[in-house]
Amino acid sequence: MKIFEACADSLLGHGVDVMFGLMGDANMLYVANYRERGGQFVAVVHESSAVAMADSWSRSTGRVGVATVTHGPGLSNTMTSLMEAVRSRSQVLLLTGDTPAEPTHFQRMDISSFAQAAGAGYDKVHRRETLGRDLNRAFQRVVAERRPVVLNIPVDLMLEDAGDQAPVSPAVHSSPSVPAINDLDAALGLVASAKRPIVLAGYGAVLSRADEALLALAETLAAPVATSVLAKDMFRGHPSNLGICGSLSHSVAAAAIAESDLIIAFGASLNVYTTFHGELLADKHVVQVDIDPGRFGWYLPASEYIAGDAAVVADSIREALDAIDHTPSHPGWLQSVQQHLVDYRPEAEYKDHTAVDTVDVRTACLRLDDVLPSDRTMVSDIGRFTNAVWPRIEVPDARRFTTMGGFGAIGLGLAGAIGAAIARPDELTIAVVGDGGFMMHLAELTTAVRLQLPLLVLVFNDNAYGAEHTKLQRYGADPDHSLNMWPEFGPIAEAIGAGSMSVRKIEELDELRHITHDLRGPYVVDIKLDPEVDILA
Ligand SMILES: Cc1ncc(C[n+]2csc(CCOP(=O)(O)OP(=O)(O)O)c2C)c(N)n1
Ligand SMILES: [Mg+2]
Repeated sequence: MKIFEACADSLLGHGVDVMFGLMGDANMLYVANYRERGGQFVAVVHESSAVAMADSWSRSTGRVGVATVTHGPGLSNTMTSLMEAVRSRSQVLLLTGDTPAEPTHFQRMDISSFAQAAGAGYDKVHRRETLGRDLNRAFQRVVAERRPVVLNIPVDLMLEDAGDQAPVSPAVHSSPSVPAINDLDAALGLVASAKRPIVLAGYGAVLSRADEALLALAETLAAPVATSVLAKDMFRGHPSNLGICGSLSHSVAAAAIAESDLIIAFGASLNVYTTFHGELLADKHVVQVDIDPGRFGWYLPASEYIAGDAAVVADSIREALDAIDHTPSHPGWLQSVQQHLVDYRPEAEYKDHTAVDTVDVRTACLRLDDVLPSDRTMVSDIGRFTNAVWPRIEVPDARRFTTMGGFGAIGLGLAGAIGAAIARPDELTIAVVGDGGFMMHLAELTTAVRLQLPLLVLVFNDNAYGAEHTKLQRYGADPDHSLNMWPEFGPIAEAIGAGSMSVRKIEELDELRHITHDLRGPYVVDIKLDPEVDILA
């Protein structure tokens, strides 16, 4: 067996049944072998998408996503999506390799420095004998360090004899630690004496599957529940659900958060969006619970910190409260918040700006939430449109939403949605993108066509870099510099082999009820918006 065969062998042994990538000298032999032996190789148009797909696939499945690219430019094309995976703490293994041992090779590049610049881990297969061991270790590091690892398998090794290799040893998740009860003492004092506490879930709570533990704690405390954007819809449908906490809160949630005297945050970084630049936490106590103490106080100092898994800590706090027969001091507060939530009407929160040939993005989102099938996964690009979409289009649970915005890059949403659609082929995946982000990696739509994925691409098309439109206006500069001159998206989508419609009237969205019923291939919805309508104003 040659090294390239041993490489495919090990990947299949690690249960890698799908791998994302683009071929070149450094990887083509093991990619071909992997395919011949039954592995699904998702060939992408641009290497950035390979990592974004592996990342999103991993977020959807909870497994390690694997991407493979060739040396030099193949790898340098992944920088943005690799940084996204790093910032989102995704479990991604990126395989690449050194150019031949020839200093004048024009594609040479320092892979270790590249990985370091991205914040990813780095390993190299130095000798042919250690390939199996090194792949085992790379998988283990991805899981243990919860960050991408770049593994360098030099191209010069590929045709060498593999000899005896270490057997596959699957990566193991360590179990979350239970905090010692005295770790909780100071925080318990704050929790037990709070009059109007709120339980806040972040992405760490999603990873911990802490839904029930947090709701049980909230019930003990008579506390409303809220989430960061990354835990969106974790408590969907619950009578105490405030929805997103922060700059995207609706009026009832904003009022409740302002009134509260304690936020107990589970696996939430408390970033500028969740805390509205800290304003929402001013004059109240904050208990920050995180499995990684390195995140304590990263954005803002909290009153108390508890290191531990979200579900485990929530259970421990609740049991400690039960042990002292804790009863909420102000149960009436929750009741009044719940009543306000019953009375809340999302359409009454804003003045509709639907015009003759454009729709109001907020009204469009409310309608989409209604007409799209309830079993759906949503993957978001970033841009101004997200302010309208995230609070209004819901998903059945927090594991069905993700945003490729951890590094703040536009353009990764479409590939992310393709990765999620491959992970969940039996239900609808929705890509939500702006016109700018859509155009950045439009070519990747061909991958979704080839795979016939049930993918609905909602393009919120204000014909502008809308985020910049708003900002230029606020600087007193001419916002027209942010306007785009794209061709019509419908004919482009159809030329590629996708379905399409354009939407200038709200009622036209109702067509999607039928269109999404049994979707067999991507469908692009070009939703025409007026760039002048600034929903943040
Ligand atoms: C890779 C990258 N380039 C540029 C930016 C700057 N940027 C942030 S939001 C944005 C506008 C995106 O436009 P669009 O996708 O149409 O969404 P909109 O803001 O119009 O809703 C831009 C250009 C970025 N964040 N990432
Ligand atoms: Mg735009």
